[in-house]
Amino acid sequence: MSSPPSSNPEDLLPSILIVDDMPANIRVLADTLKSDYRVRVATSGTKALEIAASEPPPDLILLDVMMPEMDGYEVCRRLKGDPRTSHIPVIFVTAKDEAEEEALGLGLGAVDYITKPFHLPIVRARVRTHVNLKRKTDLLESLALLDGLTHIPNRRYFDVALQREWARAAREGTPLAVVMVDVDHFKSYNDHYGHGQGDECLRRVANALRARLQRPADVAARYGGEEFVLLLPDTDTEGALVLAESCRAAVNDLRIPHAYSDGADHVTISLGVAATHPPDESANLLLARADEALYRAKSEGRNRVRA
Ligand code: GH3
Ligand code: MG
Ligand code: MG
Ligand code: MG
Repeated sequence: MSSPPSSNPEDLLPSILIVDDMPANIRVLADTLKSDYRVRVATSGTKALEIAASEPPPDLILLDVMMPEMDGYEVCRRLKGDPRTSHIPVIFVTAKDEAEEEALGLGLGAVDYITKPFHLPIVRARVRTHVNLKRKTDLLESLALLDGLTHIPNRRYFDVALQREWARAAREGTPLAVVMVDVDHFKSYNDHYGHGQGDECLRRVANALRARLQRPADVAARYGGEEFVLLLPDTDTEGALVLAESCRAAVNDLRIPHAYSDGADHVTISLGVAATHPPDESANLLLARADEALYRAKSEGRNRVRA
């Protein structure tokens, strides 16, 4: 998902990449934008593509058309063709003022087209509009991938992350593990304590799981209802069993009272572990095996981990 928040106030400014083969043109634009944006510059298409694909990517690109080696149209075509950069809005800033050229630029996916000589207040206004739109789109996209109740990633995020990590593991020859997690006797918890407290319980379980994750690439997601799932890249069965057991213990140690459980007098979870070496079997089979292991953890008494 997005990178962790930074403590440097400069980093909170939206960032803009200005691309032009003429340093004098870059200077004019940079001078007018630098008080409101973090400005990066490139004097060639190749350099622009490199900066656009780096982390964190710019929020907007101002792109000259006429440049030696690679022109702005080609730069735009490549930006839009690369999933790492296709979401970055591009505004052409160019002396090419024919309608056909503007149509070509917009047809390549640019959000706007400004002709030189430009008026700086208009450049500033258009940049502000598109940066604001980009920020709102980013926010909506991140909300669409978060579970509204627990604020951890949702199943949609998990599904995408699983495909991505599956491909990476196959490429790099590393193992991949998933852990299915289900709250024990949660129906009776809801029935006796009410839905509001049930929701609060799910939030606390989600936080406990998230806090146990060890690596940046690990994911804890809400899979649905009172089920969660962990995605553990570069982890084999042994490693996943250790993490799953620490999750079980963490929730057990919350001691959330559950007087109506058939088991403990507090809330517990059961966990099913499965690991594989992609591309052996399939992601769906891996999930199915984790589900079967979870079923065994349930039938053998709950509050336990099975693989
Ligand atoms: P087991 O130990 O076998 O898992 O039993 P269980 O009672 O947990 O299993 P069951 O699947 O029968 O019950 C799941 C319950 O989870 C039923 C449903 O009301 C509750 N639930 C699902 N989603 C939510 C939610 O978003 N909030 C609340 N409060 N409860 C939820
Ligand atoms: Mg030029
Ligand atoms: Mg369930
Ligand atoms: Mg349950």
